[in-house]
Amino acid sequence: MVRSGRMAVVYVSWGNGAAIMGVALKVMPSRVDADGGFDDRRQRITPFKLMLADPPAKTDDYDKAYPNLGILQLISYVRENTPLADEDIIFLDQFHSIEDHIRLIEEHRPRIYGLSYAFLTQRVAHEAINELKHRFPELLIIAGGPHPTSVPEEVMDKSLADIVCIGEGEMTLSDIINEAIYGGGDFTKIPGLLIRTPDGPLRTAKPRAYENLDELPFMAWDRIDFTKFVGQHYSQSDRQTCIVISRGCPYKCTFCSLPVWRAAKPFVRMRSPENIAREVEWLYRLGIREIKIVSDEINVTLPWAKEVCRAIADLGHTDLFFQSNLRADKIDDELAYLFKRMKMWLVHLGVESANDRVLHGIEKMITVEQTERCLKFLKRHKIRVLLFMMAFQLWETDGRLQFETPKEIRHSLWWVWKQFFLRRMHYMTWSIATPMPGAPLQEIVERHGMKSSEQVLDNWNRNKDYLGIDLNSLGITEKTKMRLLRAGIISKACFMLVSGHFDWRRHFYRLGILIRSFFGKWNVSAQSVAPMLNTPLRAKVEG
Ligand code: B12
Ligand code: SF4
Repeated sequence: MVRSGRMAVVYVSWGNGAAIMGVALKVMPSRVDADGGFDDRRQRITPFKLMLADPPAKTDDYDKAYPNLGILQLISYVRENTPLADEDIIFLDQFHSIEDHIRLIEEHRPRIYGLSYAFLTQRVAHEAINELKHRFPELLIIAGGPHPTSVPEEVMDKSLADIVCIGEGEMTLSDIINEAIYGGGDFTKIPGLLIRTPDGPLRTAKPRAYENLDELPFMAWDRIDFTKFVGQHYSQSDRQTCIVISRGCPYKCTFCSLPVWRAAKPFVRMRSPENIAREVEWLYRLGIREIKIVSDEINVTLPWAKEVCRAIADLGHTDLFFQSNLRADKIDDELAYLFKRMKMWLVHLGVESANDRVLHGIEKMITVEQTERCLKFLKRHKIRVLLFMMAFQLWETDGRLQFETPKEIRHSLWWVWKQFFLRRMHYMTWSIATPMPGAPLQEIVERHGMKSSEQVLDNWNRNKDYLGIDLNSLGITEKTKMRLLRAGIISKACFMLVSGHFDWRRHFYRLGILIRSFFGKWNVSAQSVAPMLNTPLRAKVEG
């Protein structure tokens, strides 16, 4: 690795031998300043540019809430571990069109283009990759993120990407860049890749996981204009962002896309409370006043969760609010008290169903009783609660297909209303179990010859929560499904109306879904509603 103050002249030879170019590098001093931020005094001039992008997708506001954390982490790591300077890395967030991508590639002429995406944006991602590869055949295109990690071979098949990055990308992408700059462009020795070769896709060694997360530089927050990202509409401040405090999860729920964080061992890693508090402090100094902790759960272990809360509370910021994902099983009164101390005002609880038979089937490893106990602790300390509910779960027992019955779903809704009247919950999400690549649910559905809804991908930018598996073969009619969905939509609107934070814009189109559902027509083409959905938000974002 080349570090401070040296001049180097290197030659980059690409794997296909097509282009050999001279690269003059002026390498600059180390760049992390005292508060974990980025030192802008660095300067380095090199014609080697990297472009990291979100798919040029029209998405709804949920997906525009926060910047892509994967890319932010890659930027901060790459600029520390390769000769690339900050200005050599171009970041295209989710507000760009494919025309922007093309224009900016022509302008900056990057050597590498990396696209980061999850499964819902796979179509638009693959269309973008294919379009760019046709226009810029010399451009090395890398697909990375949750979807490519889950199904790398499929991504190779459906797109013209040169390389798929499997799992975490910090070391992998830096190795690719360093190999491109200093080596001969042979990427086959770099672990965690699927490489397109004339003889077909080649898998390199197993991916690596970053063991000590404290060693990672903080995300490249200095690259973010926070006013562009709207955050959650449930909020105490409009200056919001989200952070990752751990990676992975020790559980294996059947609906969860497990390979995303099980690509390499150790599966679960936690940052130290001090390291987390330092990043929080930096964000505070950048003007952020609300942070959502988006790791799978804040309470990976109870003692660690308490230490994290204490470290954050000790920062003493009375105007900084938090939200977090939480598991219902690892909590006691002290943790709920510490939440209050650190100004955690809302927790997001993955409940899914209020039936122990279902929870056992989907391997949630939480009982209804544990959830109720958790809700009591939270209520005692006046922490608000958002429940994630997911209807129509499927699982297998001894190879036999089992499913959550309409009666059980009605019971779940009744249970939620009961918690609401007891003032133990305030908000809810209501969705249908959707098979995602890599999730055991996907395999179960396939094993039983069920059609998973392809429409999810076509219609995702409007009613994605409400599509799922084709349930007809289980004897559940469209009418029953729609009735239960309607009941969920109406319930969650009622909760918001009473608890506050009613999101009129989102409910405007949910109302459309409701009305159409009465006529049995709830799936109109995404294109016809996308402009309507995107306009208000884009006006806010771009205006
Ligand atoms: C936080 C989060 C969100 C946030 C996003 C925050 C953000 N903007 O980044 C919000 C709440 C908006 C969100 C939304 C959704 N999410 Co989400 N989310 C997560 C969660 C819990 C953590 C992700 C995270 O920040 N990780 C930390 C960063 C550093 O990791 P990373 O993004 O994976 O990036 C690393 C690697 O993937 C890789 N990498 C990424 N991009 C690239 C690009 C290149 C070129 C390279 C080389 C490498 C590379 O390197 C990065 C650093 O190591 C994960 C679960 C998990 N454990 O990963 C689910 C997860 C990613 N979400 C998921 C889903 C399904 C969704 C939604 C579809 C939910 C919905 N129904 O709407 C939407 C889709 C959004 C979209 N536009 O596609 C699934 C994706 C499944 C799949 N196979 O694709 C996951 C994996 C949950 C699960 N286990 O099922 N999500
Ligand atoms: S749903 Fe949550 S608890 Fe279950 S495996 Fe996924 S991340 Fe872990």
